[in-house]
Amino acid sequence: MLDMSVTTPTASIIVPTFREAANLDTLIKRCFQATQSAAIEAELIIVDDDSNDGTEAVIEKIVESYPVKLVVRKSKRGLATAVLTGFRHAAGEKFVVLDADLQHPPEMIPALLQALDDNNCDFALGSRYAQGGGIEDSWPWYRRLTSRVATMLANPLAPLADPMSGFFAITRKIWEDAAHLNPLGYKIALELYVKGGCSKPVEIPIRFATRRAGRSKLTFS
Ligand SMILES: Nc1nc2c(ncn2[C@@H]2O[C@H](COP(=O)(O)OP(=O)(O)OP(=O)(O)O)[C@@H](O)[C@H]2O)c(=O)[nH]1
Ligand SMILES: [Mg+2]
Repeated sequence: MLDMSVTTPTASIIVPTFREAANLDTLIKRCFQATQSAAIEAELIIVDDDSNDGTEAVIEKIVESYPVKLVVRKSKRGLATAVLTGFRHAAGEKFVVLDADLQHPPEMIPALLQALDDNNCDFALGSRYAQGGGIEDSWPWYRRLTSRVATMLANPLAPLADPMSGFFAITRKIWEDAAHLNPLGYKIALELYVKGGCSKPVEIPIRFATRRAGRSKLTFS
């Protein structure tokens, strides 16, 4: 594990990765530009499932400039468990999770963290389907359709416009309350929301981009 710790990060940014080396430099810079301009002391934790694509080399270089930790899991795979591993390595009191492929705008990280303070809220969601949010035109129609169907199926579980979003912020306490979490699926935000007993969600509209580099790992199941 590579480590260049800040003194006391208030926020830990968790990024699960599988074969995202080509996105990491831009992602990390944009994340820290966002937090630094909002005067947020943050650390960033990459949880990589042994991608073997140059991820370690990219991080080795960038730790000279930013407080980034790389956790490489050699014998485990899966997005949801990777996020939970990231929480275990986190030092902050607030956690933000986002994808590595730049579909989630890192510039919205401060707004998600701010929401946790402002509204005494326990779950801040980057939402494509909240008023003012949206999806870049080039996102394929079949992905829009599966996203809409999945959103409808999740509806009874949580009163959220975009429960399948992977861009969210929670307090450390919510993770602790969901400690018995044994993630079943791909959508960890929804599981944390339900099992962490969240009661004060806030949805922040985001513009969802198309993947920058590399390939999607989403399978039909
Ligand atoms: N550690 C880890 N990360 C993963 C795994 N599967 C996906 N990820 C990461 O989770 C994030 C979301 O995965 P994507 O493949 O972009 O899935 P998606 O955004 O739902 O699909 P697209 O819209 O097609 O990009 C990315 O940062 C991936 O690298 C996994 O098995 N392990
Ligand atoms: Mg993606």
